[in-house]
Amino acid sequence: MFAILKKKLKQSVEGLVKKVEREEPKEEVPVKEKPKPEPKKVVEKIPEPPEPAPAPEEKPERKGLFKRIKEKEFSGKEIDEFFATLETGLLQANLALEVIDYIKAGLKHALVGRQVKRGEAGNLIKETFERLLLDTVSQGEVDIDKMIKEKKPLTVLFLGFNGSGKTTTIAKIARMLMDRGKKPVLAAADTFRAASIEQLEVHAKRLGLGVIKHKYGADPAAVIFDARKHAESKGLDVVLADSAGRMHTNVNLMDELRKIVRVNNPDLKILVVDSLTGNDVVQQVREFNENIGIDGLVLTKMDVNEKGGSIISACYTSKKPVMFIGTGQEYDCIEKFEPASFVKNLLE
Ligand SMILES: Nc1nc2c(ncn2[C@@H]2O[C@H](COP(=O)(O)OP(=O)(O)OP(=O)(O)O)[C@@H](O)[C@H]2O)c(=O)[nH]1
Ligand SMILES: [Mg+2]
Repeated sequence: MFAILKKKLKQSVEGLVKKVEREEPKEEVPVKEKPKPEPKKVVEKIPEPPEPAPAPEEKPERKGLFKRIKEKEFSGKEIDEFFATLETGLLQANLALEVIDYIKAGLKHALVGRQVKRGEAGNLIKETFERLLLDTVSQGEVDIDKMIKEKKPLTVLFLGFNGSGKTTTIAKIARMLMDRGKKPVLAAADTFRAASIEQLEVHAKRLGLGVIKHKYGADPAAVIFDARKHAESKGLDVVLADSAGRMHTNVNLMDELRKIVRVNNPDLKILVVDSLTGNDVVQQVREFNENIGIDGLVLTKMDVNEKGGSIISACYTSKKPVMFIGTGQEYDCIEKFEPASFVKNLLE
C-alpha cells in the first residue's frame, strides 16, 4: 500500500537530511582549512615578533569553527528551494499542494533559525515530518458503536462522488455491525442510478438484512424517513442509508442531498471517497463538507492505491476523521483507520 507516497516521503526526509550532511566537512577538514586565514590575522595583530606564535589564539578559533561545523542553522530559503525540487513528486503521490505547503511551513517553523547539531538533524527532520503528518490525519474519532448505544435507531447517511464505493461500504459496515450483535436496516435512497436498488438488495440478501425501498425516481428523503420509522417500530439499531453518487458541481443533486439532511437529520454523514482520486480530492471533500457538512470519511480502494496522498489531503481539507478504509471488494475488507500506524508505516 502507498508505495509511491512512501517513496516520495522517504526521498523528502532523506533529501533534507543529506542536504544538511553534504555540507558537513570531514573531521580533518576544519583543522586544515581554517588555519589559512588565521596566521594573517595573527601577523597583523602582532607585527613585532618575527616568529608567529599562534598556538594560544588558535584554540578558541578552532573551537568556534568546530562548533559551526557541528551545528546547522536552516534558512527559510533553503527549505523553499529544497521543496521546489520535491513538489512534483509529492503531487504525483496525490498529496495536495495545500498539504505540501503546510508541511513546508511546519518544517520552517521547527527548523529555521535554530541551531541544530548535525548528528541530530536527521532525527529532528524525521520527527517533524512525522508530527506534521500525524497532526493532519488525527482529526478526532467517531465512535459508531458508542453512538449506537446512545441512540436507537442511529441514522447514518453515506454520500459522495459517483462510484466512490458508497454501496459497497454500506454492506461492509452492515456486516461489521452485525458481527458485533447490532441490527441494521438498509435504506435504498439512491433512486437515481439504474440498478442501484437491486445492487443494494443483492447485498442485503447475502447478509440477511432488510431493505426499505421506493420506486426509481422517488424522493430519497422519503425512503430514509420510512427506513427510520421501520427501524423504530422493529427495534433495530441503525439505518444505513445509501444515496446516489453525485458530483459536487451538480446543483440539483446537491440540493437533493440537502433535503435528505433537512428531513432526516442524520446522526452521521459519512463522505465516501475513492482514494484513487487525484488532486481533485481537495475540491470534492471541500464542496461536500461546506454544502452538506460531514462528520467523517471513509477512504476506499486502499488495496489498489499506490499513491496514498489522498487520505492525507482529505483529512487536511475536511478536518474530519477517517473512520474506515476500504481494502478490497469482500465484506471483511474494511479496517478502522489508525492515524499513528498509518504515519509510522509511511515513514518507516
Ligand atoms: N478494490 C476495491 N474496490 C472497491 C472498494 N470499495 C468499493 N470498490 C469497488 O468500487 C466499485 C464501485 O463501488 P460502489 O459501492 O458501487 O460505489 P458507489 O459509490 O455506490 O457507486 P454509485 O452508486 O454508482 O455512485 C465496485 O466495483 C466496488 O466493488 C475497495 O475498498 N477496494
Ligand atoms: Mg451506489
